[in-house]
Amino acid sequence: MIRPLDNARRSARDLSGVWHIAFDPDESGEAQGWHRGLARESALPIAVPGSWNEQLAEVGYMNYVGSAWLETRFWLPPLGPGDEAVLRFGSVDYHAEVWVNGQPAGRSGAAMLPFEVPLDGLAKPGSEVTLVVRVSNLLPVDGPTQRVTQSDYITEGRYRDEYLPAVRFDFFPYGGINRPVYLITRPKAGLRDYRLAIDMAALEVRCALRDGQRLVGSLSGFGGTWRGEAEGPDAAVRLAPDPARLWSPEEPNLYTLQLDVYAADGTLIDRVTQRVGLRNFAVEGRQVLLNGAPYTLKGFGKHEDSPIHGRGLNGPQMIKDFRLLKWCGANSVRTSHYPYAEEFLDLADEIGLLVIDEVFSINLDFRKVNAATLAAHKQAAAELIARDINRTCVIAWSLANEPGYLAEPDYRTESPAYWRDLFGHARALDPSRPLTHANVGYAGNDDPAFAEADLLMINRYHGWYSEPAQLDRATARLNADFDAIAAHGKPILVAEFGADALAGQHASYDQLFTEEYQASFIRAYWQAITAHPAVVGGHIWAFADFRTAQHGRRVVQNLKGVFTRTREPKLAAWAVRELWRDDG
Ligand code: GCB
Repeated sequence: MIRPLDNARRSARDLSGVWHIAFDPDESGEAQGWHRGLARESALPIAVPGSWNEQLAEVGYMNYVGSAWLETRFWLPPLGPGDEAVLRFGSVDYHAEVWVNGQPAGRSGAAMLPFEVPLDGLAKPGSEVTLVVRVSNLLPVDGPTQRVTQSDYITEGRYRDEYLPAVRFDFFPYGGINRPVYLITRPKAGLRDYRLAIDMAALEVRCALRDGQRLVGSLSGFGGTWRGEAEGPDAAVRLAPDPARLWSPEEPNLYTLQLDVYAADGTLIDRVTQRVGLRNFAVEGRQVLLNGAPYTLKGFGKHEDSPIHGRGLNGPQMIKDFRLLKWCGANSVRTSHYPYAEEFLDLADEIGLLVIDEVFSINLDFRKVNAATLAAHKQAAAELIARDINRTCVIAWSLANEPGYLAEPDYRTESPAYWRDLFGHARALDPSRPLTHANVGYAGNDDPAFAEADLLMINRYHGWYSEPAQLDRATARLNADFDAIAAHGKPILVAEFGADALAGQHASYDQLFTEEYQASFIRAYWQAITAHPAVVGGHIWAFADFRTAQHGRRVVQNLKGVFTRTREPKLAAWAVRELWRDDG
C-alpha cells in the first residue's frame, strides 16, 4: 500500500480537524439514518485524529466501549483525466464502516492498520461530500486479540482479573479515529504497490506495470544519482550506489528513491517517492548482525499514549520521544503491542532506530482459539507486512505478545500447529526478515512458538511480580531462564523487563515503586543481559508511563516508564543513559 503523497501526479489532503460524534450504545444509529449525516443538535464536536475517551470524559465517555458515529464534510475538487479519488484512513480503533453521501463505501480490515475507501461513483468531483464513519472499539471475539467482557470474568470466576473497561491487555482501549484521514487523488493507471529488497550494496525494486508502461527508478543522495529502467508485469530495477553509504541507528543515511511510470508516448503517468537506506539485519547462530557486525539491541517497549489525545497521533510528543530515545542511547524499539503510526516509522528511518514491528495479538487464549482466529491472525500479519515491508527501520516481525498467558493446557496441545501455519504464512510473505514473538514466563522456556521463531523474545519480571524487591533471587532466576532458552540455539532478546516507580517516591533500601529500585532493577538486568552469550540485548518496559484500564494493580497508569507520561525523566532514565551511551 502506497503512502499518501503530494507530487506532480498525486495529491493528499489531510482531513484532520474538528469532526462531530454521536455515541450509539444500543446500535440504533443506522435505523435513525445517522449514516446519511448526524443531526448537529445531538452531535458533539471531537478532534480527529484523537481518541474520544479523555476528550469527552466530562460528558461521560471516558470508559465507553461500543459504537460511535463520526462525521465531517469536505470538498472533492474536480479530478484530472484518468485520476481517481480515495479516502485513506491511517487507523480507526478498532473497526470502522464508512458511508459517503449516505452510501455504504467500505470498511476497515485488521485493527490498527490503514485502509482505503474508493470514492468512485459515490461522490461527484466538484461537490461537497458528507463522510460518516461508524467506529467501534469492541474487539471481535475471534480476532488475534480476542474480545473479553465483564461476563467472561464472572463466568470463569476470575473476579480479580477484571479491568474496567474489560480488556485482555494492560493498556487503555482508546476508541476513535486515531490517525489522520487523507483524501487522495492518484492516476487510475498508476502504481498500486511495489516491493523493495534492501541490502548493503543495492536496492531492488519490483512492481507490476501495465502494457506499454516503462518504469524509471532512481536513487539519489550524497552527491550522486543512480538510475535503472524496466518494463512488464514483473518489472525489476536494481539500484547500486557507488560507494554505498550504509544506514544504521548511529548513521541513518537515507537516499531518495523515485519511481516514475511513463506511457509509451513518454507522458508521465505516476510518480512515487520514498526515503530509504541500505542495510542488512540478520540472525546468525546466537547473534544478530547489523551490516555484517554483531549488534546489541538496546531500547524499550512503548505505547501510543498521551494525555488527552489518548492513542491519537500526537506529533510533538512523537518528536520528543525520538529525542529522548537518543538521549538514553537507545537503538531499537518494539512497537508493543500493535502496529504504530506510519509517521513513527518515518522518524525511525530518518532519526535512526531499529524497529521490531508487532502484530496486534495479545494474550491469545488457546481455550478459545479456532479456525477463524488463525485466519484473522494471518490476515493481520499480512496487512502489517504489506504496509511496512519497504521500511529500512523494520528489522523483524513480531507475530504475538504473550500467548498462553493463562498457562492453559490447550496452549501446549493446540499452539504448535497454529504457530507452524502462522509463521509459515509470514515467512512466505517476507522471507528476508527474522520472525519472533514475545514469550511470557507462564508459557514456559520451551514455548512451542520458539520452534518457529528466528529470534526468541522473552518478557520477564522476576524481582517485580515474583521475588519482590530481591534482585539477587531475581537475577538468579533470569539467568536460569537464559540458560534454558539458550538450548534452542537461537539468539535471545529480553523484550520486556522493568519495575513500576512512582515519580518522587524514594527509599534508601530496595523498595517497590521507588525510583531507586526501578534504577537498580534495570542495572541488575542489564548486567545479566550483557554477560550472557546467547542474549543479544534488552528492551526496558517501558519507555514512558501509560494509561491502563482500571484495576487495583494499577495507579491510573502503568508506572514502569523510565519517563513519566508527560516525559519527565525518573532516576532510571539517567541510569539507562549511563549504561547505554558511551559518553553517558
Ligand atoms: C507484560 C505485558 C505488558 C504489560 C507488562 C506489565 O508482560 O506484555 O503489556 O504492561 O507486562 O507491566 O505488567
